[in-house]
Amino acid sequence: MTFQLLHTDSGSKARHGLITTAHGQIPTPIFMPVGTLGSVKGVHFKELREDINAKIILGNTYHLYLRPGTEILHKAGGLHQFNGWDRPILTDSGGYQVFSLSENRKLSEEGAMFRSHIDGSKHFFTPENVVDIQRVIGSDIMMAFDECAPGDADYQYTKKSMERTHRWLKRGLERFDSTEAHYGYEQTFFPIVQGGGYRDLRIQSAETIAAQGRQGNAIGGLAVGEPTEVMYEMVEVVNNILPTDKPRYLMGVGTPANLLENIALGVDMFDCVMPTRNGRNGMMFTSEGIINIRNEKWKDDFSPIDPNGKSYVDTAYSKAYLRHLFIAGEMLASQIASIHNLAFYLWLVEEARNHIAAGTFAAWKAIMVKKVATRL
Ligand code: PRF
Repeated sequence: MTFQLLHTDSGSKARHGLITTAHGQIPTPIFMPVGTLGSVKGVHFKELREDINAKIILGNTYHLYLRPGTEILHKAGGLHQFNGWDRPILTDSGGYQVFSLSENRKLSEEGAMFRSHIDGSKHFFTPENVVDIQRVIGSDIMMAFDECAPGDADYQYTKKSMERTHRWLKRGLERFDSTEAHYGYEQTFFPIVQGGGYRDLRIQSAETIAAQGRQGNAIGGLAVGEPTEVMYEMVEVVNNILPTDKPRYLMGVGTPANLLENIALGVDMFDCVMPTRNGRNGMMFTSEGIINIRNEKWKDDFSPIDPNGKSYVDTAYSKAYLRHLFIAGEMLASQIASIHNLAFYLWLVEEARNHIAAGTFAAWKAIMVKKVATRL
């Protein structure tokens, strides 16, 4: 994997670059649709490629390990062969999902014991075996096994958790460096900064992560219930330390306004379930603001979902019709909403790239942040 920095904004820390992987190129800043189980919920790959223009999608080690399991993934020849997505894939390590989804999890220095949220069966993740699983999945970018401390964790807990995450990182890197890719193409490994909402811990963690000299770095442990201002403050502190010539991935973030603010702070990659999950509940992110399409006020509004939207669903369907589909419980409602929201997120980061390249990012961002957060 390589990262080429193409433009740096003069009015902010925003950057525009190009990541090259074995499965193709990813212009940055980029948003990565979440495809937990190897499928982006309700969206075909044809739509992802042609209408949404997704350059990379996310998979989850935790989910793929439980279903279909490593035996099937190995037999298929990896996730790309299994699901037919031929562009890059990034996999999260499973750490975050073990803590948020599984029952009876038990953390130790060795790793995390957990029970499957599906059938209650018992499993054990370690920094080493999540590398092994991600080798079988064959993701282009794999993530370190970390603990994401809860947003309200106290200083002592967050410090101990961060220190263990650093020890886990060392073990994960040793396994990564001593094993080969299974399918003949290069895989890379991103370490993850933790440290909660505490400046000194964030500094310590960012220095530890930067010192590994990997091809990219991630920021975890944010957007977990802390005030938005704390998230921006921590990202700023961390980005002052992480190398400028490597991509920076802010995990699990966020709203359109969160993307713009963090791009201005020098973040290059994002993922979030929001456009798909909230979309399935009728929340539409548009160039003019946020719509709850189930609201009665849209019942006879025959204007397009998003007059400035680039995907075909934006102009093919009206607000009134989409509201009708939601109220009637039609599954097409969720599909249209997911396609629209993802296309909007990918449009937003493309516009950000264009404005960074043109030197107009800061002024554009100031206007856009207000627009995209407006409740219509
Ligand atoms: N760690 C991992 N995945 C994540 C997070 C994290 O801290 C977050 C936090 N926003 C989302 N996804 N491994």
